[in-house]
Amino acid sequence: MRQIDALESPRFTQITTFGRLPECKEGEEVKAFFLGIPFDDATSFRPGARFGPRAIREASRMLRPYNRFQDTYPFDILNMCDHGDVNVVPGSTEDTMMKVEEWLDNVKDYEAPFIAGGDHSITLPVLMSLSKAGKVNLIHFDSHFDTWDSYWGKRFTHGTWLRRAIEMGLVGEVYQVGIRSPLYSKNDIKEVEDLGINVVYVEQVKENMNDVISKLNSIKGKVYISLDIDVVDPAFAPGTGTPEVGGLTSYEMLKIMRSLNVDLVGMDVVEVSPPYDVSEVTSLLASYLLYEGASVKARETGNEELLENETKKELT
Ligand SMILES: [Mn+2]
Repeated sequence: MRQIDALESPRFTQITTFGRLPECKEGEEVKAFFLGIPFDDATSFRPGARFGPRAIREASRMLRPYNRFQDTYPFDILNMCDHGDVNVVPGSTEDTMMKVEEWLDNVKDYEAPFIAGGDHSITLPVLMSLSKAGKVNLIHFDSHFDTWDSYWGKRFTHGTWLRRAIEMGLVGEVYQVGIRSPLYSKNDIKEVEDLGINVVYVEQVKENMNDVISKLNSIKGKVYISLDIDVVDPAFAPGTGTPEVGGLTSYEMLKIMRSLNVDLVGMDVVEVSPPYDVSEVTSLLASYLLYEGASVKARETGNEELLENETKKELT
């Protein structure tokens, strides 16, 4: 049991960490960890995502050790812990990017970070660090392309990070899923095609989800998932900065995550803005999505041994 046991210690007690996991200790060998990047100065509309990590930690108190959908024990198998937050620099996107990249560069003994943002600008420095071990393929869930060149003359914002990542050669194949926002012009679509991105629009997900899942599972090599919570319909995830109606249900989003069979090297859930949330539903969903991501990683890490031991324990 990696978590504080809710059967001994009620869910509303104890110090808040992701999934009620232990804080990471130096020298401990873990295969995955939770990390908060509470930065929201690169958002183009409603702020508040700086409070995302703490809200997601609070909501994650509901997570339990066994994930029936994926038949795995993600926290135990990955020996997962909570690494706290990166010391971001409010008011400076560039300084924060440096801090994030440096932070991840300095962690030696991890396989996969599971990150809570923050606005979407935080994904760029994460990719800058991860890609030092080779390009990663990207699955990007979002209602927006995030491929614009600049906002107000600024090149590093939550709407430009993907264009920068492609220009910097950090990513291999890129799949965008759930796209539906109104655009600045029809030319935006051409620009995305020119960048070589595989776009899966929201109607394709709604009409043929299985097809979308097999497309994603056909990706060869390492995969990083960046999930903007605004891919989910604001009816299910209202707590976000740039909401777009007509999106995925929480069940559809969870189902895609549960169906993935990829070599996952990390994941983020960004743009959760608790001041716009209702009854913690958005942060609750965000915590479950990270849990499903960790479960994908756990499945691929191999859980036979652990499941065997578990069965033996039950028998004795
Ligand atoms: Mn978005």
